[in-house]
Amino acid sequence: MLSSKPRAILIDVIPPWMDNKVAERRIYELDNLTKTYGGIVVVKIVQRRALPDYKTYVGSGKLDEVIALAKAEKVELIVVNNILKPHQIFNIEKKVERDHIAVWDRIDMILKIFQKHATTIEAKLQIRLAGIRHMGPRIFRMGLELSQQAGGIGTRGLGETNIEIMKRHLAEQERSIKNQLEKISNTRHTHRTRRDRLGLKTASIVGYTNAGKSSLLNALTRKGAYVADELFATLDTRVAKLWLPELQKQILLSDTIGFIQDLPPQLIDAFRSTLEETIDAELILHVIDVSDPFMHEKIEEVEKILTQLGVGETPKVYVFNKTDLKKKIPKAALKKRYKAMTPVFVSSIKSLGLEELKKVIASRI
Ligand SMILES: Nc1nc2c(ncn2[C@@H]2O[C@H](COP(=O)(O)OP(=O)(O)OP(=O)(O)O)[C@@H](O)[C@H]2O)c(=O)[nH]1
Ligand SMILES: [Mg+2]
Repeated sequence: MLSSKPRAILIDVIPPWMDNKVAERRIYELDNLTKTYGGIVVVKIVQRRALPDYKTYVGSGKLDEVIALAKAEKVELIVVNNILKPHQIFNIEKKVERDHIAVWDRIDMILKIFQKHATTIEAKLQIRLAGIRHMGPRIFRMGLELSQQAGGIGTRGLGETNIEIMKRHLAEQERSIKNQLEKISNTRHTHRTRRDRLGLKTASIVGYTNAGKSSLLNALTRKGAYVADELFATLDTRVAKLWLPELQKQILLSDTIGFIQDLPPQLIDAFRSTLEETIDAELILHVIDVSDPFMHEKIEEVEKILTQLGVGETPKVYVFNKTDLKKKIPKAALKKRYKAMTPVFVSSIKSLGLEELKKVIASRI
């Protein structure tokens, strides 16, 4: 069992040709994720390698170094910032199991944060589903190793039976969770049909995690969504009414889970029902932290995920947020570059630019 503030070593395996700035951003983001989880980062290591090691992903020499350091520094957790194959995690774990050190990959880290933040039944179910999909193959792998170790005539059959039982058990769990999620989603559909009858349109707020989505919802509607300077503060969907004076009409505004680079597909799939509001929206408000040095990269990441969700074609407004944090904002250049997204500049904290934003929403919805 990990303590509540585990000391951690972070390691990222990247290709030799990767730009230094991009490399820095990757490890910085993992650092943020680890802190959001509650971990204390002891050392960050970046390994440049043309190809990941087949057995352990991290090169074996580097891995031994990391393990020695982990023992010396009383580290409880090693996080690899990549998506590992089940046998790779298994092989690293085998090296450190006697030292009570846990080994996570990037998906494990994101799942653990989700687990910590989940409050609604739906979010909890979605995380369990993503967990089964992520951990399932690892559990089979473990069963396989055990049965092979047991070896000998007679025992082998037993191992195989156990794997079958485990597989069946996981498949049943997955089915049951999916059924429960479907029920929740159906209830939401009923709500939505009622809304449609009332003629309310929906604008949904999306964006990179920590961009200020919940803050914007609060600033526009006083809904009281949870705001925090951590990644993935929001895991469910919140919907509030917004009055648009220009149209003399109400619309619905929804806030949901934030995106991140390399968001594991298991998670997108598991969170599909939470993202329904986004998928069905008439307008997407893409919130962007204008003070972020990696703003353009993050815009692209979000666009990529929106395309994966099948909403690449929904009309979009780019809402550049946190204008209070940056002195010189190249407004004209941004307006030109993202012309089709009718850029608006706001500060959710200082309530700046919100009237303009409402006008733009009214004209685009
Ligand atoms: N200075 C400043 N800070 C802001 C502004 N908007 C949001 N923040 C801060 O940015 C952090 C993240 O805000 P949230 O509203 O929780 O961001 P989010 O996009 O909902 O984040 P997740 O739900 O974690 O994906 C918080 O510390 C906010 O106080 C702003 O306009 N100006
Ligand atoms: Mg939020």
